[in-house]
This record gives sequence, structure tokens and C-alpha cells, in this order.
Amino acid sequence: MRISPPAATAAHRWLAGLLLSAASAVAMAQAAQPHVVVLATGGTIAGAGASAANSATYAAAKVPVDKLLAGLPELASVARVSGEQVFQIASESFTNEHLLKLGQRVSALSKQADVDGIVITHGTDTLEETAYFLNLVVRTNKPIVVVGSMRPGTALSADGALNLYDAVTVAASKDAAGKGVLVTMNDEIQSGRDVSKTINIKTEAFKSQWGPLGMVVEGKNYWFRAPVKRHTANSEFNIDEIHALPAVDIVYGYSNMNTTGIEAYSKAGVKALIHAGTGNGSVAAQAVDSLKALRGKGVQVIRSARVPDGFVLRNAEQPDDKYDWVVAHDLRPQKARILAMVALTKTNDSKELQRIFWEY
Ligand code: DAS
Repeated sequence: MRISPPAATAAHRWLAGLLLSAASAVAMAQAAQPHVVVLATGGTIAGAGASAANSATYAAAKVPVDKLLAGLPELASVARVSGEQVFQIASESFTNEHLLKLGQRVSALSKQADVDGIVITHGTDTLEETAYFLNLVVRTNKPIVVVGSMRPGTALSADGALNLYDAVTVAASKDAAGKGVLVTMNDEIQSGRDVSKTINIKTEAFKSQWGPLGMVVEGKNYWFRAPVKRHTANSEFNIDEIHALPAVDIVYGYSNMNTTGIEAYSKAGVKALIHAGTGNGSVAAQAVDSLKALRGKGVQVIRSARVPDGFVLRNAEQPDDKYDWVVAHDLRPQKARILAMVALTKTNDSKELQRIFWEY
């Protein structure tokens, strides 16, 4: 059946109008979506193995952020996502300079009105340190979520895609605001302060002794608790005012402990030494004088513990008041080091440091 020219023109106009309104509806829907920025730093979540059977043998930090995002079209239904490649490294190689640069970028993005949430893809080895650092120094209530994976995307039952989908879901969620820096791994939403990598070869690797804050399942957050320690917008620390981090190192306690490490760090000029003691932060008798001498040089001595859970009691295993030492509370040695570095940018008073270790 032939349609007369005027009718054909009208039909074309109607169709064009329909397409235009459909396109503008899509554009409006996307504009209405939260905007999440994904900052990629490397790690297994960007890793690649030789075959699908390689779940533990692979090269980390290979896949660029645009490929990571392109491989997850489901994100389009969650948020408007943009990606930036900040680094492409395995996270065991993070330095203080990496922490500062990443923190400055996160801080700048958090101030942008068109950014609703931030995701950082990161290697799992030091993810807990970066998450805690950002928790201490980025002054924002917007959701910041750090995410990694235990298997590369090339492996059978890879965990990265769902972990990243969950991270963007949480970062796009208003109910994730004001909860501090978060970590989404293995369906759980963890506090960046509390979480640590506790298993080095399973997907349920990230745990906190105080439990997860919640879960994220099929694009929905389920919250069960909130952090009580100070963080982000309520922190007295601000990455915009921190341009360098002082030297803080860790010595490990063990049977037949000696003072070689303590003396070496003393000579190297550390500003604080974290002692990862046995038990409740115990110090071997043969090491006490070296730590007292270190304190006498103006170096802060902070008692943590090699035992992962619990917390170090002040004046229990050692007379901290008498020696003018600090206890790390429930923080594991690697977390205590992060807090000590940040705190020393503000004070070198041991009583102020102890207050900070109680509060953060
Ligand atoms: N080497 C590890 C890292 O980059 C790989 C990983 O588990 O992410 O932390």
C-alpha cells in the first residue's frame, strides 16, 4: 500500500519524535543516575592468568580501567561510571608517595558536585592500609569504596566482577554516606578501619574481628552496624594539608627475639616504631632496654601485637605510663603504622598520640 507524500512526512515526523523522546528519556535517566568515579591502581582485580585454571598463578596489574569497566555492562543500571588509571601496580609495592597521590585525587574528586561516590580498585595485599589511610584523611561524607579480588578476571569463578559491581552499588548509594571508607569483598561491606586480609588464597579473605558493617546482595545494601571510631568528615586530619609522611616501621616479636631490627631502625631515624609483640603486645626482656633507649631519643614506641584479634591493654604487659609508650588498641601492626604516620604529621606528644589511638 503506497502512502501519499504528506502522510509519509507525517509518519516520519511521528517516528522521529518518538525516537527523540526515547533518546531524551534515556539521557535524562542517565543524568539522574549517581556518578561514580572508579580510580584504578592495579592488583589482581586487574590481573590476567595464562588459563582459566590459573586462579592463583597470574600477573597482577595488567588490565586497564576502561577494559575493566567495559567488561561489566551491568554497571549501566547502577550508576553513570567514569574511570581513571591512577597507577597500575601490585599493591605490595605501594609507597607513602602512592598513598599521598591517591588520597589527594580522592579528596579532589570528593569536592566535585558532579561526583556522588568513588571506587578504588586495588591489590588485596595492602588494600587494608590504603582503606584505613583514606578513612583517616579524606574529609568527605560521600561513599568511598575500596575493592580488590582474590582471583584474576581470567580465572574460573573469578570474584572481581561481582566485587566491583558491589563496590559501585555501594558507592552509588545514599545510605552508604557517612560510614567511613568501606571495602566490598565477597558480598560483605566492611569498614576500611577494621578489615584485614586474613587468608592469602581464598575469596573470603577479608575479615574484621568486629564483623562486617553489612552485606550487598543483587544490587541492594543491607546494613547491620555503623563505625564508632572517628573517620573522614569527622577526622582532625586532612590530606589537603599533608605533603609528606614520616618514617614509621614495624618490628616483629618472636621466640629468641633480638634487638638488631630495633637498633637498625633507630640508626635509620624512624620517628615511631611499631612493636608487633607476642600475646597482648608483650616485649621480650632482652628488647625492653633498646625500646626505652629509642624513646629516650624522642622516637615514639607503639605496642601492637602479632596476635591478630583482641586489643593491647595499656600498662598490662609493660608499664607504658612509666616508659612513656603508646598502645595500638585493637589495630594490627600494619594499621597502627598508618595511624602513627598520620598522627605524627600533627603531634609528637605521646599523650596526644594515645588519645588518637583511642579515637581512630
Ligand atoms: N599482589 C597482590 C596485590 O597487588 C595481588 C592481589 O591480590 O591483588 O595486592
